[in-house]
Amino acid sequence: MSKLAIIGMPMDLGQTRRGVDMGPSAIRYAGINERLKNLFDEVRDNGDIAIGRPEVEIDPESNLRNLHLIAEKSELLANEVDKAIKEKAFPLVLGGDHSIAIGTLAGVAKHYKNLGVIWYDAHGDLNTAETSPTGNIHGMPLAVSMGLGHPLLTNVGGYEPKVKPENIVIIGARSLDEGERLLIKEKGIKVYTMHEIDRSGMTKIMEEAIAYLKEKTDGVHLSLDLDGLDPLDAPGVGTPVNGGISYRESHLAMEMLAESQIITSAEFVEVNPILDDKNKTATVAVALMGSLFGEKLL
Ligand code: B3U
Ligand code: MN
Ligand code: MN
Repeated sequence: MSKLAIIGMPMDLGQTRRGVDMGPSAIRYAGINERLKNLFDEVRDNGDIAIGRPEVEIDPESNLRNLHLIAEKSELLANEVDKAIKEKAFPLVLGGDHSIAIGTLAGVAKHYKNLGVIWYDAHGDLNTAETSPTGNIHGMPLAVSMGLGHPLLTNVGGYEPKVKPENIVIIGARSLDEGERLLIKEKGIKVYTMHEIDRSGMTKIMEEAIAYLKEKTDGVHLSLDLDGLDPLDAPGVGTPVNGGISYRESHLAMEMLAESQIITSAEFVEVNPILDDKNKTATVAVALMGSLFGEKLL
């Protein structure tokens, strides 16, 4: 009995460009239900987490944008994700900016001893308040999940850390801040930059990434930031970076993950329909979900 639980997280508080709160709607409009309904025995759309229209806040002490709001809303998401897993459903979370991963991982990680994470992104999202050039929390969720950052964030769900550095694989990186580079070296995080993808090809990268995680994890979360893809293929994102992963390479990556059967939860984030070209990016997201969940041409 395979069950999918779709959870919308329309939160745009982790950065400054409005519109990413409409990501879940755009992804639904792109036909997520129709695409996935035949790939599971049951697909349930649990609707959206209530975010409301809160006033933007800057924490004077830490300089973090919307710290308290993000911490509070992340608890709600963590609870929903936790509930889905307890009901034996595969949780699929729709963002929202990437700060939503703080809540997703808080809901997921307590179900595993050794959770693996694939972070498919142009960025490392490994900043802390001290290293962040922007104060935007969407540039921090991977650090937060390792237990690094403001305690209000690292402690979402009431425990920390959620993931160990050696259980993380970043794929598609091409924009890293100085503090993030240092952290990657210090913690020994596995990173496949665009250089490695160009040099070895996506097949080899995914074979390696899957083998690396398979032997030491008991579940793997896929956190897919649409800006990991090239802006030509996924233009509707807040911080596009040229020279990204192609649509085709991304399908291949998802198909290989489907084949490996290692993925136990997923989120697709940073779809911003306001910046998009006729809902292209949400449509790409849905197509990639099809491949991730085992859609076959023949
Ligand atoms: N590293 C920069 C930029 C950024 C991170 N994530 C996105 N943009 N999407 C920062 O603000 O931390
Ligand atoms: Mn990201
Ligand atoms: Mn990104």
